[in-house]
Amino acid sequence: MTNSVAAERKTFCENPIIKDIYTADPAPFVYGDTLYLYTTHDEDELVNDFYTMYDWRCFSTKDMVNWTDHGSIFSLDDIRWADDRAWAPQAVERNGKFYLYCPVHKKDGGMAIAVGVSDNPTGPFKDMGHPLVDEGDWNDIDPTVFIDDDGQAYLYFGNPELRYVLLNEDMISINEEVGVVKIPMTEESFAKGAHMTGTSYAEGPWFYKREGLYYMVYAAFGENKKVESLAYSTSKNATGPWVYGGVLMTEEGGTFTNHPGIADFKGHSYLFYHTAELPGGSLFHRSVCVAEFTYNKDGSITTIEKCNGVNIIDA
Ligand code: FUB
Repeated sequence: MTNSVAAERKTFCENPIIKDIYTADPAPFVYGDTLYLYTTHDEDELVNDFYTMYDWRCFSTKDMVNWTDHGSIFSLDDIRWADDRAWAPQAVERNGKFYLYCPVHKKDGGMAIAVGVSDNPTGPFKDMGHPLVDEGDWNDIDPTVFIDDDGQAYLYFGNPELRYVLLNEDMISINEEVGVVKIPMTEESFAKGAHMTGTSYAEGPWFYKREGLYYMVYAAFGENKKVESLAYSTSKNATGPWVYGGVLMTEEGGTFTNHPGIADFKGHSYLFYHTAELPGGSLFHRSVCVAEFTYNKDGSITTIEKCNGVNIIDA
């Protein structure tokens, strides 16, 4: 996973993608001819037998097989008001600046969403000094950001409820008049399920648009299920109503959580997710994987098989 390893020129990327540290919550971001993959980082040594996560990592590839490790690009040490839980991030670019949205635990308690800003996709990112979203509850985790064709940027997030804010053009403030909007957690939108709202929606939303249809992919608890699968819903509008689409990946990752990240790159569509497949893998020692998939003609997605890895593509 270093430049020297990349120089070996492999033609197949075997899962997990990153083998020398534990990583989770993959967030792919395509910029130019490169796919950047932001991840969280599960420390080897656990504190209080819980998620022990202090920084965010970045890796990049031009061919889906040969990866460069950019190391730690943002950490809790860079956010003076946060003290724990460097959780699932997502990055986006606007007007030449790069924004990394990150859930963290605040020093004065509760989860909130931080924003790091950089001139470069590989950082270093600089915290804007205060939370972007801070409702004072557990729900403020797992941000997913998308800029629509009309320039409006949306930041969805949440566990157990899916909520969103409208981002202003500066990407570091929200439309205060609209505030935090709660998506109705209905069975029509997210199917009957075993999470706290009675639907399958749990956390880890991933929001994007393809051929005029909006997609919300997320970690889900199906009925009577005790570990997360991945599911998706679609909408004709950025703000819903959402219509349940189906299961994207079943619960076979060997760990309690899963977390989707979707990207189209050089003519291929990829689902990034995490499992406990590395040696020593566990609930708190996860590893990021990838599977290629295709959309059906009507935009639906057939359940994606967990796979061994992906082939090289034209660089
Ligand atoms: O990795 C920490 C948390 O676990 C993430 O924020 C959730 O999506 C779940 O993967």
